Amino acid sequence: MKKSLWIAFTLLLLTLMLVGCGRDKEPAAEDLGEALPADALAVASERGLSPDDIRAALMTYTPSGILDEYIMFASGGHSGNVIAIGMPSMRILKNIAVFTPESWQGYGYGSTDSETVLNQGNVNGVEIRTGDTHHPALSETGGEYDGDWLFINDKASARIAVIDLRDYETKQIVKNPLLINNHGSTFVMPNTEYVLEESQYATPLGWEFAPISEYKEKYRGLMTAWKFDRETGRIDPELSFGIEIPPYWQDLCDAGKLVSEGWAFCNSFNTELATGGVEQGNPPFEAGVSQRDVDYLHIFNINKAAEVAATEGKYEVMNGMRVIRMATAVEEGILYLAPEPKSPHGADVTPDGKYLVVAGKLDPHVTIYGFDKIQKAIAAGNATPDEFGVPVLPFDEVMVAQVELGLGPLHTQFDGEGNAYTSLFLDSALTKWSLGGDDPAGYKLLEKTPVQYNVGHIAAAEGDTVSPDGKYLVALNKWAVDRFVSVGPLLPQNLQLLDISGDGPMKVIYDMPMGIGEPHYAQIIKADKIESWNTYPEVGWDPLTQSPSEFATKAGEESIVRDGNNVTVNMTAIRSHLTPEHVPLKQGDHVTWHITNLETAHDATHGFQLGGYNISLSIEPGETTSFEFDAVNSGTYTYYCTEFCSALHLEMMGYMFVEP
Ligand code: RUQ
Ligand code: CUA
Repeated sequence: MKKSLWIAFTLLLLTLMLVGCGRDKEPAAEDLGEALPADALAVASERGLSPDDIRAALMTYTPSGILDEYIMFASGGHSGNVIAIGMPSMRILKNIAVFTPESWQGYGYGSTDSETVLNQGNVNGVEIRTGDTHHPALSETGGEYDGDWLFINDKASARIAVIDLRDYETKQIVKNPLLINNHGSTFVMPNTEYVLEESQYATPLGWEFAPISEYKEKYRGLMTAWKFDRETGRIDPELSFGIEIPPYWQDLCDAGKLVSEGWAFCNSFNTELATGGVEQGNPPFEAGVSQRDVDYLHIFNINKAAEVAATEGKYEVMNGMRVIRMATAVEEGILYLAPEPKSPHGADVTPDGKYLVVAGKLDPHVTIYGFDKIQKAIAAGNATPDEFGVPVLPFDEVMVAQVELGLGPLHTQFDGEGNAYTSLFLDSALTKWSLGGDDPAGYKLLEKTPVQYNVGHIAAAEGDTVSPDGKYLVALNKWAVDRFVSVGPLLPQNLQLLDISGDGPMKVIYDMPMGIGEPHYAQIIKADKIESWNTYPEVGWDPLTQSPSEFATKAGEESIVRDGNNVTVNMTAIRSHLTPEHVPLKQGDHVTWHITNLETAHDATHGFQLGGYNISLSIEPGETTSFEFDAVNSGTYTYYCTEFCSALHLEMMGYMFVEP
């Protein structure tokens, strides 16, 4: 394009875009035309920006003070955390500590509330301080995100965490008493009655020792339905239950919605029952688990299972958990299988709840199953049992359509216009295709857009609810390669934001390096659905119980109380003062230390670190937090506020004397 022509086009585009850009006070088009600085074009041409780049910038650039429309909660993978990201700016808002200690939030560095939560996730007395978070699930009401709670799994040690979105803090970790790893989790039922967790790599239930030669007899999978109590904001293990399933490697799940509410669907691989051992001359896992052309979709009637799990005599209690054994699950019509093409990965229910999309991974197709067809096939009784006695429904009775998309289809999301979007890992591309209802001819590949590179999950705005928003789609790419300035051999992931509005082609409009974790799945919620607190509701608040703390200290009532070797410190923090300023101890004392942040002002957080004793706290306005330690080493120690809270922040310190 000639330079003058290019400038004219860009000017026109800039004007149009700015006019279309939603701001409170919208300048009139003529104002913008005039206000548009002449140097804007110079900047664009100097930086070599194309009209598409300028359009992308205008869609994502978020001026200071303007809030994002959406919040994306992305799992952090083996960083063990969850990351909250504003959209469309793609600015990181918070790294939420979940399974892994995090110093800035004072999580896992002495504070009693965080140690209590982290210790709930210990395994047989072993302190677990890492995690592998995969699939966040926002709580739902009627199949819509309600903005109250967020759940996340730890694949490595089979644990589930509950995050309260009023303060974005982890409140509970539950350890699955029968599994040592999971993957098909977390997924919630449309009213969050249950949070689902399914195993991945089969082990004996309770992960007890059994030689691999006994794989078929002793190794099993488990679907776990964790009962969530909205009143307490906690999972209630007493009311939760498991369903024993074959030792296939179950992968990803989705809960039914609307017509399919009460059901859940999970796919699997390794229906070959490969047990590895390449060192003994067996086929390596990656070959052994990929021999068959089909694996099995698992179909669960969760509502029926809840009934059975509440009926004395129909379940067994294993390690304290009620378990419906496989034979009972078959007998009661709780578990069915259906063939699915070669080592699939994603399983995603359409917004109307009528269809289920399974992506092939080693097959270029997505396969669409009809819930209605599944019900009819169950009623028709033409199933044949697999080698564990679980009925396998005939493929042609349950399948609605197959669409060839390309290489390595993984995960599917939806917009509100009857379209589906599927990631292609091997092709490094996203596809858009149409949903056809009961008409196989209605399923058509519409377009394909390259992404950089090796896309895993994708997330669309409210894209797995009963009413997806369309508009934005994020590709959570595994490889970044050449997208960013080099930061050494460990690269960030590349999260790419795509504009999927209108009928035009999908366009990448932002690249966001994620240098603090490897997001797998993410969910994107309208930001105004979350009513988070600016400060805690009362001064002296215990965030773990979300109620007033018995250890709250009022201004003027600070104290140091000695009872033999037990010393209790009742401290307050307010700009720019920690009271008391001197804490005298004797070597060998057991110290319990409470600090109340007396502030009621938005953002007036105080931090606290005690040198030499590994203590780090973050005390939000109104919060009371506690820690305990043994003063094993004598000396003169300093503690101080770690948040630059005021002009006299550096003065916000004190001495702790430990007399030998
Ligand atoms: S999984 S992409 Cu848990 Cu698909 Cu990672
Ligand atoms: Cu409080 Cu710095």
